Amino acid sequence: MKLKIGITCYPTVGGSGVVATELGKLLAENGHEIHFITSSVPFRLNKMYSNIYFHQVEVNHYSVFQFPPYDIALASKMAEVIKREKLDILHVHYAIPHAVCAIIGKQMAKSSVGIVTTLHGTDITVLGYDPSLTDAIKFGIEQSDRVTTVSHALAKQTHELIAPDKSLDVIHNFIDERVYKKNPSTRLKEEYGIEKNTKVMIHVSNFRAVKKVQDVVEAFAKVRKQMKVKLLLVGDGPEMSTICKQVRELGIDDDVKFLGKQDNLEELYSISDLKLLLSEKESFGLVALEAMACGVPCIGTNVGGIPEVIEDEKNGYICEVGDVQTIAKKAYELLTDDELYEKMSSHALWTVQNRFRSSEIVKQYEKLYMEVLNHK
Ligand code: GMT
Repeated sequence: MKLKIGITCYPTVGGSGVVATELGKLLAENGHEIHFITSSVPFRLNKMYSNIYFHQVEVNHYSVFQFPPYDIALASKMAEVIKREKLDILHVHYAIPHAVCAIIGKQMAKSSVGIVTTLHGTDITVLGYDPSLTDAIKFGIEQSDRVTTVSHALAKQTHELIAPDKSLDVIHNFIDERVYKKNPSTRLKEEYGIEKNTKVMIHVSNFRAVKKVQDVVEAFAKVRKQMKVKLLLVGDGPEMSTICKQVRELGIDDDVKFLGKQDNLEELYSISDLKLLLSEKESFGLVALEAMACGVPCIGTNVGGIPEVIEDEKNGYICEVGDVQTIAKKAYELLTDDELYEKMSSHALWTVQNRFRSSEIVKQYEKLYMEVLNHK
């Protein structure tokens, strides 16, 4: 059965926006009609699809309002789209504000649309600690027809922090395997002036404090003492100037490339040998999956959903947060043992193709939507 599905997410850079948009695209490819209800065109919606529509949320900037009423504008737009397009399902990403807006929008539209909410982490692991928001998050979860989390760890944390009277379904994230695959060309590596035999480590994030980019730099500096290696730092965010200072003070400027925000990450993973994801909070770690799809093993920290993606000693290593000594040791071992590297790189590819195959994950969402509709 082909469904009419509304999707709301934060459309700018970020894992939740990426997953929501990629899901919309694959659902459209399966014949469903998709309606994005967002403040701007999702950045990954980079191709025309005849069955994907975009409904822009316009926020009123009337000068008397101290804060522009985005949530109310979103709920009104949701109501309009639910009614006009006769949506079957409204799938929102984040409990607040999006699930709460969906509940209001549904009431405004006097509709029986099914509400599915996906929790991505930040809404629980950061906002869940703010007592002024806990009740709103709980309300958004409990009033949704179904709620999914992107990892078992996040489901557990949600129960611990928010204690909603609701069961949570775990549906892992996925990537588009047609986009994330290894490009064997070495052109980019040459253009960056990196010698053929020099190994490349990579870190991609929004440089928030939770990403612990300083540990990435510290671990890299230790590996660099033992072998020829470069570090690509991709992304930008609040910690950027601290990291630039750290790199300068360590005297490793020549071997660290700050690339800023980049699209086409598969090109960068294709010239990389090892990815570091050393966060102190991470509900899934989509960037690890993107790297693995290009055959790049990962070293990640033992937090949140990371160990559900990175399997210790199989497709990379799991280390404790801040244990840069061990991280550097494992990185060096992996980058200098060709046989071990080949094994881990192949298992990284296997992980993406088997445990996180996009077509299987999309099926899980489709099944959940049908259960919501059959339950009405
Ligand atoms: O990691 C971020 O700062 C962005 C954040 C978001 O909300 O977009 O990412 C979260 O959702 C991603 C997609 O599900 C996950 O892969 C990230 O692990 C998760 N981030 C955190 O839990 C910190």
